Amino acid sequence: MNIRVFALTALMVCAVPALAQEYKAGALLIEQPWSRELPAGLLGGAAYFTVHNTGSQADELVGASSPRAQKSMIHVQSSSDGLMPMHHAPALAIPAHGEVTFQPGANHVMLSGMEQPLKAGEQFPLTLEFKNAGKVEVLVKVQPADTQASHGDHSGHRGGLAQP
Ligand SMILES: [Cu+2]
Repeated sequence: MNIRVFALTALMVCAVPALAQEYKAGALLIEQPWSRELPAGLLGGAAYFTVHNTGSQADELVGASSPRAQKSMIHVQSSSDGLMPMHHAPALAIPAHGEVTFQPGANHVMLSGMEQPLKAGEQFPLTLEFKNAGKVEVLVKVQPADTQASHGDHSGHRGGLAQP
């Protein structure tokens, strides 16, 4: 292999996108959006991701929407043991130079009103709307049901899912 071919090959290998997916909106970085496959028949779910604010100005997540679900709502859960009920929050602060993690048992974007249940391996678009950074579309990857098993699942949340 001559040096040019070698250099080209190295370049191509390096150009393969990293597994960690990252999206940028203004000063915000949204990392690794994911969701979890839920039992068949449950036509809802939750999306998780981490938002880093690299700027010196606080921002707020003010909304979410996805073609995959009729409703996407910001939910917060104040205790990590899953005993506190989650509730809808109109907005969630993203502190300056801070980081907010959306994960099972804590903050999440609640998705409800789906035509088909979430399947492991599928990806779907989710648009996040921030007060300052504006809208950004991310791709949410659906992981198998046993991923990061947590007490904070949505088994107590079916009533909420059934609401119009
Ligand atoms: Cu929820």
